[in-house]
Amino acid sequence: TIEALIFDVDGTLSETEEAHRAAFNQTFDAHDMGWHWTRADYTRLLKTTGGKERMRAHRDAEGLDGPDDDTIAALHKEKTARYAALVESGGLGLRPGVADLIFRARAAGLRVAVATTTNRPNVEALCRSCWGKEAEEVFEVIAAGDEVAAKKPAPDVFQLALDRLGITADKALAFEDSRNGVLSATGAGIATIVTPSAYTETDDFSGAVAIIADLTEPHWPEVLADAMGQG
Ligand code: XBP
Ligand code: MG
Repeated sequence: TIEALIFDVDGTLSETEEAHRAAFNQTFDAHDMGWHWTRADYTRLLKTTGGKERMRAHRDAEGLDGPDDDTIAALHKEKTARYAALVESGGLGLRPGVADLIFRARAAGLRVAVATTTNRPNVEALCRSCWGKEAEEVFEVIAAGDEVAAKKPAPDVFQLALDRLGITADKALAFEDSRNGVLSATGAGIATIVTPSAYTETDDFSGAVAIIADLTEPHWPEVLADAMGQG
């Protein structure tokens, strides 16, 4: 039986990537780097998970000499602060059905966790903005960002969430929006439900137990019951 739900953040809890992209571009502008990521650029760049990793991938793909990795780390800190400011200005909401699922799951005694590539401050900002609560009041366990050496599609961050929950993969159900996320969750052995997001609509979700537009679709209750092993 399922004891815990483990959620991805970006694209799954909320459509955050345009705010991430804006925070990157604001940072590039503030340092006159001459970098600007369009939606088309970002669609490609999102295949590299993690903000620092994404900036390094861009530098290398463009054949640029800099910025060096230390400078990228400093720029990324600034990007994180800019992202938090954007989120705190209140522009982002949760995706349909997310708040309801988490509320009902907790009421039913299920444990709720996060496994994300993004940094913990970003999860905290999102929870404050969308729930008006601290992240640890919403999620019992948060596995995030640089806590693991290998980001998604590697299974490490979902495995870390399982370890912190103290459960095995068969007791968990994952929620993801991207191919990299599905590879990570299923790589850790967790059954995964996908709600595709703006930037991942055309991804290949092979390996997922279900793909559903969002958690308010008419057949969502049956999808959930099936995944919970009650179908
Ligand atoms: C999300 C990401 C992140 C964010 C930026 O992937 O790839 O890199 O775009 O986050 P997922 P940071 O939803 O699969 O976790 O800049 O904080 O790294
Ligand atoms: Mg995601």
